[in-house]
Amino acid sequence: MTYAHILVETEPPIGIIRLNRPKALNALNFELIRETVEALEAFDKDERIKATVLTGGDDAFSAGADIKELAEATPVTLIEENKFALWDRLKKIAKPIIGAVSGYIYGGGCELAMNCDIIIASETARFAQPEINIGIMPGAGGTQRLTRTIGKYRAMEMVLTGQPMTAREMEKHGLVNRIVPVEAYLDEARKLAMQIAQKAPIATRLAKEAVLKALDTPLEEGLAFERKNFYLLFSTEDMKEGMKAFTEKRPPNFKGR
Ligand code: DAK
Repeated sequence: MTYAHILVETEPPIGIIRLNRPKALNALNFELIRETVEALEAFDKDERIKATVLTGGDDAFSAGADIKELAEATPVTLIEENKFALWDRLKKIAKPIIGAVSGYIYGGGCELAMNCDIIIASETARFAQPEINIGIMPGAGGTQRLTRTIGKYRAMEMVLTGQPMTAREMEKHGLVNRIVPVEAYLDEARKLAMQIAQKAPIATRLAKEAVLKALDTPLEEGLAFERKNFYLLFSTEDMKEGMKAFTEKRPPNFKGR
């Protein structure tokens, strides 16, 4: 499969998707989002792939939605064409996504990064929700996921002023797992994806699903959901293999069954 705006590398057990519109700082036109969603869905279906790295360029993970494309939109075209529905498919990706981000992570770029499960940032990363500067507001999680992650007051400042935050600030506030030099952030994300790819695939999926559940359910409901996923894993061959390998003092050989 060839794409116009992204580069896709299949390196079992991991997949790598790179946003690739460098001249426009990886601005997210609808075609780029469609390709990214389709590539993620393809990796989700590919049994050889256990985790995906989503990255952009050193100068920009993404400067946000393509303003030139958005400038002509009206509420009627937005509703009728329903192109933003593509974003809804991002949250249905079952396998882990590791974001490897650098440079500008602005607007929809920041919202796309927040669809990743783990975020590795380069030292040069700058995060912003600058939509307010162009007379709009975040529309893909910038008021919701950001607030849940970094808290009301910091999110409010970012959303209302449009001012960027450094990688260091975002690490401190919990949106970034760790910061590494710009030469190393992609490798670091790759290593993490490889580490996750060694685990039992069904346990990985159900664990991701349960952690995400915590963001939008009350505690009791989340705990009940966790318990059910936990019980479910006792029906897998990988659970038997994992425990047997432990008692036999050898590495497990997980099959994803
Ligand atoms: N869209 C289109 N082109 C962009 C762009 C963008 N967001 N950002 C940069 N570019 C283009 C510039 O137009 C320029 O192209 P040429 O003029 O050379 O043809 C090229 O990239 C380089 O940009 P600059 O010359 O501006 O580079 P600088 O280093 O001087 O500045 C910058 C970098 C990131 C500070 C600046 O480019 C900037 O402020 N960009 C706009 C950032 C922004 O406002 N982003 C938010 C866009 S709104 C939703 C889903 C998503 C969204 C909403 C709803 N739903 C699911 C409902 C998302 C909305 C947004 O992201």
